[in-house]
Amino acid sequence: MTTDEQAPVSEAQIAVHWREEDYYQPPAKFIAQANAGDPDILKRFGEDHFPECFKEYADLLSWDSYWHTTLDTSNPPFWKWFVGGRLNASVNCVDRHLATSRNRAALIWVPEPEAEATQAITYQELHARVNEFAALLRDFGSVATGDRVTFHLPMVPELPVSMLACARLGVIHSEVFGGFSGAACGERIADSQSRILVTMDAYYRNGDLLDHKVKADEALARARELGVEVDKVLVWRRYPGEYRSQSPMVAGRDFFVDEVMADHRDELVEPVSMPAEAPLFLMYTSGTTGRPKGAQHSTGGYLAYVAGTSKYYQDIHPEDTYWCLADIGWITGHSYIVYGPLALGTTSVMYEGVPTYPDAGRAWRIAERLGVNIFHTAPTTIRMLRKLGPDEPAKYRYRFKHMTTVGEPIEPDVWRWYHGTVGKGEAVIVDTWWQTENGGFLGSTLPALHPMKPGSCGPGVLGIYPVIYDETGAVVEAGSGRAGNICIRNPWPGIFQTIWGQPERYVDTYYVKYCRDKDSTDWRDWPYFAGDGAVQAADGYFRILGRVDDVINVAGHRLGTKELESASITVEEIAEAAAVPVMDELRGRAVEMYVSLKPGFSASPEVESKVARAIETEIGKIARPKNVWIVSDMPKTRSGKIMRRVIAGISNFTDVGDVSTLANPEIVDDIRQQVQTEKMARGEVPRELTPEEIDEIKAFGRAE
Ligand code: 6R9
Repeated sequence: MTTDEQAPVSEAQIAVHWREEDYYQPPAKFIAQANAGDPDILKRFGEDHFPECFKEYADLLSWDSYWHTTLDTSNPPFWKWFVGGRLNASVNCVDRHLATSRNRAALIWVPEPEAEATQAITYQELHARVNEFAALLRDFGSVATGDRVTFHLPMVPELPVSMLACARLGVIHSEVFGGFSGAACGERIADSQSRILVTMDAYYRNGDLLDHKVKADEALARARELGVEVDKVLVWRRYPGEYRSQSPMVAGRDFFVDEVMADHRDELVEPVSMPAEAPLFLMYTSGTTGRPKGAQHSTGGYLAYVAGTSKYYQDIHPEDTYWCLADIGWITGHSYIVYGPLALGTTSVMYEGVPTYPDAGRAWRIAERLGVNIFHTAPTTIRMLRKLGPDEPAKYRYRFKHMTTVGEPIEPDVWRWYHGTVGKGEAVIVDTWWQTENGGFLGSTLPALHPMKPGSCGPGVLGIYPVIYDETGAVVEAGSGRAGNICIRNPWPGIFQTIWGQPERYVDTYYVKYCRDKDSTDWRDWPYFAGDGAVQAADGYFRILGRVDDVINVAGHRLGTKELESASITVEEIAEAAAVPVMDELRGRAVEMYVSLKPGFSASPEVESKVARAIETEIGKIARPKNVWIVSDMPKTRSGKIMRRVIAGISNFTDVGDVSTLANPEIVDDIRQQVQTEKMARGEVPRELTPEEIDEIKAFGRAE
């Protein structure tokens, strides 16, 4: 044995211990009707059929002209799919369904106030609305193919209408989650250099009609600071004809869509036939530096991938009533509320508000009333529904054949409630692991062909060949009980094309780490680094452990520590700030901020709330910290870097690890004393953490 082999295991190799969960089999009734019921599909998507296997997904679409090259790898890792092919995404999601299903509901929109009528929008009606708005964008907004348009829209049908109108023109849309602040929206406007902002006056959330247009003014001010001037703000109205915002309309800049639309009523717009590799949209996500990353998604590859995965993994048939509770402001909503389901010609339900408003039965009333049979949500929502109404589902007559969980790891216990109580024991569950950058699912069971295992997403999906590497690039074998970095060995059609305007960052963040040969044009040399830790069981199922970088996943949303920290130091008293995750029963992870003050200022509750407010203003309510701790100094390395893992350990009552390399080790006990005493007084002592959670805290910030 060499000395190497005798060396004790490193921290990264720490064995991951957890109870192996029992399998759950899909019900026979589900299998009998499933889109993917024949195991032959697994062979068709085997590695020996790559990349041609993806023709099967692309053939779900209607092409204006067929492609000549399925996968072009000549400029890695900038992969090109279906090269030579041309198509239009709005035609695929709307026009082509008119012949057979013009009177089927494409969207059913449920407003949050229960007394307001639900709206069913048929494919015929959607076609009319998309065309009218496309005409308005083109003629009044003066946008042309390739331009970017930013939306800051809530969960209203005007959002998919706006997306599809852009797609019709070959205009690249960039939707910013409605709950994000005006400032966050402004940064994304500037980054994408959009000249048009599409927004809404107001929308309902948790019983309140929120003033939303006010954020447009903040967004434009921020974009201007960053050097980008917006020409027009197009304001949809929650109640056409009535303005529900306090913010004044700016003459010559702000326009009510319902008024301008009078000039475009019933206009038809010839769809622009786009190359498969033309960008369809940008979706911004957080990274480890402040600048947001605009993940650029393609038209042909993306649409083929979301159509294929919607068909086989969501088991969507045109006759289904499918409800995904995500917000369209996130990638899940783009792929699995709008593009995937509509490409398949099904009925996609959209809900404006909070699933527990006005009470914990609301979601189940909607499901019962609309006859929803496929349900899609995130662990954070499942936890909330369970907490507020553990017995509610049994009171309603809905029946789900299929349910999805996405966004963060789901605890087996929560999974079992979802299965037994929400699914009434008769629905299959798919736990779909993927990311904004990926377009669609990467890891999941095929619902009719694989048994489910609570807490594990399952194997790689069709045509995706994942692998776990350790830090040295060696493969971590399935069943070894060791964790490592999950990577995808091959390109796939849904993968993003680049980070908008930052191609080097795209290569550096996702490909450099495990690239075997930078000069190679063989895709086998370019594994995709997902940035998640994972373990693979002997059966091939992956269990995702969470991010390996310093991004905090709050209620399924990725928040960059740098963004949180930059927001905090906009407060005049703040000298330094560090963001760490803290385990949270409902949201999975919550944010805690540690800040130190500039000389001459003293700690006060006002300063704490200023920091919380700054984060709300810069990023949005979703990022609001659970606590803001004002400390005399931060634990730092000798080179002056804040050691986030140390304060993360304090916040979570776990071992802070080795502090001997710190420049100021004595500060650790002071901070621990201050923070943990106060937490105990507030009753915020966390439950005992699992070994994986402890590893996650230990690893936090190791990207530094
Ligand atoms: C689709 C989406 C991506 C990050 C990802 C991972 C976590 C997503 C998961 C999951 C465990 C699942 N994640 N799905 N972790 N099991 N089923 O959520 O995209 O917002 O970009 O977040 O979310 O850590 O890296 P995005």
